[in-house]
Amino acid sequence: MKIACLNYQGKPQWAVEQDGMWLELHQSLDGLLASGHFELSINQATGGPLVPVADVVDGVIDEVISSGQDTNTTTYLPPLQSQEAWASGVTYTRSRDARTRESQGQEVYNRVYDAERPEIFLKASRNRAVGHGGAVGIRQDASWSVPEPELALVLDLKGTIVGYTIGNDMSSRDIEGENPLYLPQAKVYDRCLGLGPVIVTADEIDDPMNLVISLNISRDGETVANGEISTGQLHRKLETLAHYLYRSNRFPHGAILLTGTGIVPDDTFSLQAGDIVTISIESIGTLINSVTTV
Ligand code: DO4
Ligand code: MG
Repeated sequence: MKIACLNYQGKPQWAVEQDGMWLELHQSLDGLLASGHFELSINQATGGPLVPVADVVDGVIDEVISSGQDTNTTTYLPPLQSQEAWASGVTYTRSRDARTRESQGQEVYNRVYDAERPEIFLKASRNRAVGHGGAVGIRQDASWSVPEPELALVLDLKGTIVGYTIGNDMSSRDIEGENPLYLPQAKVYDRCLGLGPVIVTADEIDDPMNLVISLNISRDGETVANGEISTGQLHRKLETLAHYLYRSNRFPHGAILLTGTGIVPDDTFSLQAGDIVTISIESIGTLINSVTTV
């Protein structure tokens, strides 16, 4: 099953997909993740038809629609409600090596890659997240900004993985590289997280450790950076990441956990306002965002 948070008739509406239609959900993500029976609760809360999937804007949303003035057009909102989105770091060798380079050889990245305890940080709540079609942000005080395409776990109140979505952990490499203690500023700011378009329930993903993640960045219609990685290259088990997040930490309405990036554009590349970032994960979908300066 796929569930989404739609901007429907000018208001957020949770929906489940069936035969090319979005059907109304009488529960929100908070209720579904708090129930401890994610899929059963979706089935019990499924209502009537809202809109054909094909009629929801599937690409960059224009400004009139995103400003909320056009209530006839349905768009995707980020699929999170009161959940916090957390993120794992340095879970692929490419991420470890890129951060060691950008920080002129800081040892912390090798140490955390090899350590038993993973790096996990608080990334965003809903007010800093952007859905499919919206604009993700690059900081105006950063000179080296990149997207980080990541498999995102949807966790219920117990920390069980009940679904997957696509996350873009927007990052300022110059700020992070200057000093690892600047991580929160490199990572957390307006529009710092792209998420969506939808949540795919865990039963639909045969092997989450064997999914191709791909990235394309276009500027004026030309590809300026791209890359690909398999989640098979992840250095940690998904359950281990979830387990560490939930240690001494309660999430009564569940949480989202990004699993780290394995795609790092060439070190000479930085995003610019107006770029289009496209991230696809096999069996989950495609997340498209424009880029704006914040
Ligand atoms: O340590 C810095 C952040 C790492 C990260 O976001 C990643 O590896 O994806
Ligand atoms: Mg990341």
